[in-house]
Amino acid sequence: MDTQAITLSRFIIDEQRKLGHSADGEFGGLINDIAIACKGVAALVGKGALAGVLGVAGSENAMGDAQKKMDLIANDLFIDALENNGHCAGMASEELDEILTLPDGKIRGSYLVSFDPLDGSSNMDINIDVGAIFSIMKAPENGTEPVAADFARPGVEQIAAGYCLYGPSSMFVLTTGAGVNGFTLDTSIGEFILTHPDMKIPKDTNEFAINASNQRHWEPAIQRYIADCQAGETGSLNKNYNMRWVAAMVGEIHRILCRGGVFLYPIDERNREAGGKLRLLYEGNPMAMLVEQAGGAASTGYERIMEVMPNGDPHQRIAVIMGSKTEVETIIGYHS
Ligand code: FDP
Repeated sequence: MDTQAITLSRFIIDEQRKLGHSADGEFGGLINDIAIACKGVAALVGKGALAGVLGVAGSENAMGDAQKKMDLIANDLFIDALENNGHCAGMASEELDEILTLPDGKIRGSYLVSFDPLDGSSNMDINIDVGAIFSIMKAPENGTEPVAADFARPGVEQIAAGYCLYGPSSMFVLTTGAGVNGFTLDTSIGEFILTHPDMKIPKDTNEFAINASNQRHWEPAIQRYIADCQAGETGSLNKNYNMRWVAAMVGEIHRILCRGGVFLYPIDERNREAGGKLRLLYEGNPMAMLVEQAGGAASTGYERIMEVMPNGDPHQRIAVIMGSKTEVETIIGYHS
């Protein structure tokens, strides 16, 4: 074992000192709670069929998505880690209809956590990347029980955000508002180790990710942009593009943090009324914070995602265009 390795816990202690988050270690404790939940999920996802965690649960979440067994297990692991350690005051989860406050007798902490406990869960049964996404805000200062309105604050108020990617290796990627750092799970010692310090997204790219099967439903701006990408050197963008689609937002954003690119889940005719497909609180905002902190940009095509004022529904949907800054600006140009 490398005794000089920077573990996630050690990193957070240093970070707390630098950023002046709670000096009593509560913020570090909260990140540790989330990391513990992620390690639990990583262990089960890694065993797959051997752990009996594949397949559907036979239930639906608040948005009507069929829940996988692993959606519910991951959700329980997050709730268990967050409600028992006195760092969290309330939660919003993709798998819960309403926000969750702490049961009587539990110590209420200073933070609100919104999470998607198993993003890209349709990949679960085919042994392709899945992940978890989380967003952290301060809880109401007066120590009262949080209500849904306390979560309905724009992404610029997040104090930290991150994801855990369960891929060939598991990676915990975190921003506390001072850059983005990636930690790889060393399963032999059960610790996340800093392996990707200060991740930066290249400004320019020629790689895009979009579910092209939705093409006929897109707005004209996206139709034109993708047509120009496909036209390559012969089109107005004047360069050849490559396309990728992991079908798990965590996988797409991780690729973009590693080598650049843009990820689009735009509004389309079928989801216009709902506002898009992906969720603002626990997908759009945390990923936007990570992407911006790594030098990229995140927009709906019309406005900065982190400035969107939530409507109070924890499952509010949003259009997402994020990644390499110059390319996102180009796509915004197609909208104006
Ligand atoms: P999933 O529904 O499998 O959880 O969170 C929504 C999401 O996955 C994203 O992670 C992913 O990018 C997208 O939806 C996949 O959408 P498609 O089904 O259109 O491929």
